[in-house]
Amino acid sequence: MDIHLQEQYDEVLRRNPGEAEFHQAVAEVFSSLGTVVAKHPHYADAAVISRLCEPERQIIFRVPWTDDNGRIHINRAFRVEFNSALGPYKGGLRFHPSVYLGIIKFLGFEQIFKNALTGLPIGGGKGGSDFDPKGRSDGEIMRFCQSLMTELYRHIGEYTDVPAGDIGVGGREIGYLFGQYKRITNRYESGVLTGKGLSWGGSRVRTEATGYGTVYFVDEMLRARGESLDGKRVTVSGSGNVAIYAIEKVHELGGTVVACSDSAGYAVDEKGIDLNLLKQVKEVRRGRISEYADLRGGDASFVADGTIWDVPADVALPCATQNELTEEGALALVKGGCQVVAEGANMPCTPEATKVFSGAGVLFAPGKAANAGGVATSALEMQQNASRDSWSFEYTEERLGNIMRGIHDRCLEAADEYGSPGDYQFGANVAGFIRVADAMLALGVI
Ligand code: NDP
Ligand code: 2IT
Repeated sequence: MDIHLQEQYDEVLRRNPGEAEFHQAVAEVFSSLGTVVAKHPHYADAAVISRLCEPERQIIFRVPWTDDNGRIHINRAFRVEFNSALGPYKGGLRFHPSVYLGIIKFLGFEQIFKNALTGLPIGGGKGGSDFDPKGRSDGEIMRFCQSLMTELYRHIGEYTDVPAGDIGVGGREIGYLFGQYKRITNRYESGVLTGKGLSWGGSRVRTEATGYGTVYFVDEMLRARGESLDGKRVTVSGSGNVAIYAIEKVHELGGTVVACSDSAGYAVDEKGIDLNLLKQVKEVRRGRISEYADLRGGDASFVADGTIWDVPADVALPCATQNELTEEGALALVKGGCQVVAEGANMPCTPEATKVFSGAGVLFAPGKAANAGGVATSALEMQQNASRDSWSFEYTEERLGNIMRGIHDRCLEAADEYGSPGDYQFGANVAGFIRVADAMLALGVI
């Protein structure tokens, strides 16, 4: 790392103790910025990098709620409004017991550059709670969402901050959150949240967008090498929103997904994951991947130990959570002949894993580029809400495809221009940084 960047990184460590994921995300971006700051000293003069590392606003609040047995629970919720140079804060809400400030800050920091890369007018933010939705009834989920929104509503708005889903937050939760926002404010302000249902202001393709977008990105990377997904063996970790629609698009483009997972293990299905069954188990029954393997019968098996990365594949798509793909997993993938890894999740590969990929010549797409299709389609949802319009599936998907191709090209152009040709990770950091840094310079010291 460049010496001035190292000093600023040390300052980030000092000011944000105990937030390992945030440190990791900052170090990853900084590792690409040496040539940029050398070429453009005015970024340093205006303290752009120091300002970027300090969220504009951080909100932490208590969420009390009552379970079905009348017991009272207290959770903690966060909204980190990181950077609004390019537009209203934009980013999801995560409900998972592992959530603490460091996770939300890492996600919010990533979101700044991801959103910049889309070329759309959205700033970066993230939120969530340490609430564990697993095993909770619909009524409990509703009461939790209503209680959370009873505080959050005063901080958000279509021109201020626009949350959406992430781990543990899908259409059901967005519905309860939107209902409570509408009730408290007495405004049908569709643009305050994205990921809404189609009959109440949602956008077609938003549900599919992150997974589809990741696969479009892979398709583009392969095309740049004169190859395609047709006939490729693919593994996808996770079996939530991103994973399911990544699997769907891989199958549409002629690849075969032979394994997917959840936090309890993975299912191997050599004939290709049966997507209808997977959707039934995960989206309708909210069940486990072991149930998928049971219901699929002899064709599939469930493995509770080891990792999905032990399954040989041409293409691997980590779509579950941060740091799920370690050095060991990366070595196993390389051994199995993997040529492409694209992050459907946020920061799923550890720094050691990405080093293994670059050493072995594996094409690597970082999350801030490869999973940007979700937030990009959220921005398209905001456009439709602002114009009180509703676009067709075909038109919206075409817009998503163009956005993903644009991000792909922006990464390669920046990588070329700043001295690391072909390096998507480097290019994503540089292109995202320059767009947001230039806007910050224009807006003055704020
Ligand atoms: P979901 O809640 O729909 O699914 C999450 C999946 O990941 C589940 O299969 C879950 O398994 C697994 N998972 C979650 N936490 C862990 C863990 N600690 N260890 C192992 N497995 C885990 O979330 P999404 O699909 O929406 O999100 C997945 C990833 O994609 C996240 O990193 C998210 O930030 C990122 N992302 C999401 C976008 C979106 O639009 N939804 C947009 C861009 C990125 P289990 O059920 O067992 O917990
Ligand atoms: O990480 C992400 O980009 C998301 N969870 C989607 C955010 C959004 O605002 O759609």
